[in-house]
Amino acid sequence: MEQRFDVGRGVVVLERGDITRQDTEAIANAANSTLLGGGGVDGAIHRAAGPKLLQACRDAKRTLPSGLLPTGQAVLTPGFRLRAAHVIHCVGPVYAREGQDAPRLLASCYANALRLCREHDIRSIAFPSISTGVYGYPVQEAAPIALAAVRDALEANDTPHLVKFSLFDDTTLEAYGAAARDLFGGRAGRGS
Ligand code: AR6
Repeated sequence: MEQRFDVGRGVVVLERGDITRQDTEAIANAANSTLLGGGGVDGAIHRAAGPKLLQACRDAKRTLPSGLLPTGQAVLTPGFRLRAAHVIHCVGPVYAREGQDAPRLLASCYANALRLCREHDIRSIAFPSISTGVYGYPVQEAAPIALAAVRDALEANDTPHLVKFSLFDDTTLEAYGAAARDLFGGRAGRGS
């Protein structure tokens, strides 16, 4: 069952699921600075998109100073075999490494991904819970940061209209649900 919230000029949906199956126009990836793939959701997205995604990431790397995507930044590639036409690769902060910069860098991932949506007229995007797997960001801390960054973008802009969080496990879904009720208050509604 999904949870829907009217936020700013758009809608935020939280649901348990596999992001590689989403039919939003874009999906976000929790990548690393090398853009060469990895485990977790990054590995799943590369497997589902097929080998052309790695080639597109290599092409994107060539446009970056030193060939690395800095923490908090995002780049767009096609989605190839995915249902989503685009993948927006974000590099979340490694919690133990970034210290007091971690919240700002995590918010920056979401803000930059949503900026790319605006620049490419992408009306819907699904995010995973960036940084809360291998990168060790406690999900109770990450969820309100992610949702506040999305709220700020939806309050300021019409595009995208739909922001989904495709969350892989119950603990993560519960953390985002609690943070959303807290941040979005009485605007909560239940979907199908
Ligand atoms: N759909 C949705 N969420 C998923 C999926 C999926 N198919 N698979 C895993 N998750 P992580 P990070 C959840 O570790 O912490 C990679 O090696 C997972 O349960 O994928 O940002 C990259 O290359 C967790 O809730 O990303 C980087 O090196 C969330 O996605 C590094 O991991 C994020 O977990 C990035 O670490």
